[in-house]
Amino acid sequence: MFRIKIAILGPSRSGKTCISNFLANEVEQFGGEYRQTKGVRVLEFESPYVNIDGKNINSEIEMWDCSGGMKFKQFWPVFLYKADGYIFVYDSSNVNEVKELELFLEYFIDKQDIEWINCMIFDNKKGKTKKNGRKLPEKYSQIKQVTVNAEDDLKKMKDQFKDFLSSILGRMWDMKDQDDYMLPK
Ligand SMILES: Nc1nc2c(ncn2[C@@H]2O[C@H](COP(=O)(O)OP(=O)(O)OP(=O)(O)O)[C@@H](O)[C@H]2O)c(=O)[nH]1
Ligand SMILES: [Mg+2]
Repeated sequence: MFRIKIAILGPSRSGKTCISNFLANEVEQFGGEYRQTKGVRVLEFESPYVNIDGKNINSEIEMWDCSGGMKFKQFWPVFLYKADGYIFVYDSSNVNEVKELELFLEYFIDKQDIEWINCMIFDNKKGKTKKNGRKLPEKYSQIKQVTVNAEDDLKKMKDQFKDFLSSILGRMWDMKDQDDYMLPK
């Protein structure tokens, strides 16, 4: 079985904890009052099966629901450490969230050796508005970006997450002889 660390990153109040709880099957419905994540919460769960090379593969996921508060910036190297995938969450109709997301992307993508293929972005339009507050710089256009409203698009988020896992697992499968990726027996 593979072991995967996924970091959920992005501005405070963008919806990371709501989305993490749902993807980790901690909740079936959306909701709850806002409580700031202090530092990080790690959710552990088994992934859905994905089909790779005709085989059904599953994995154990550590989902790191990271705080978006800038006072926790000192922890960013810990969020980054040995992560296999990065999911960024922001609301493109909120200019402040776009500016903050750019700080995350600058740190996690520009300054590190992270491949854009291991990243995806949920544009969580909380206000149900279709307008764009500010566009992300062109250099990030290779990262897959999916527009959702976390409250309504539960199935879409799970499907997109499964696709994202498949692509990460597919690359791990190709390197499976490297024991680091496997859980100890
Ligand atoms: N209406 C609506 N509210 C949302 C949506 N996504 C998140 N929220 C609300 O926005 C608030 C913040 O959500 P969280 O998931 O706690 O935000 P976070 O990104 O984890 O924030 P930090 O822990 O501070 O980094 C909560 O009150 C959520 O209920 C959405 O799609 N629609
Ligand atoms: Mg949170």
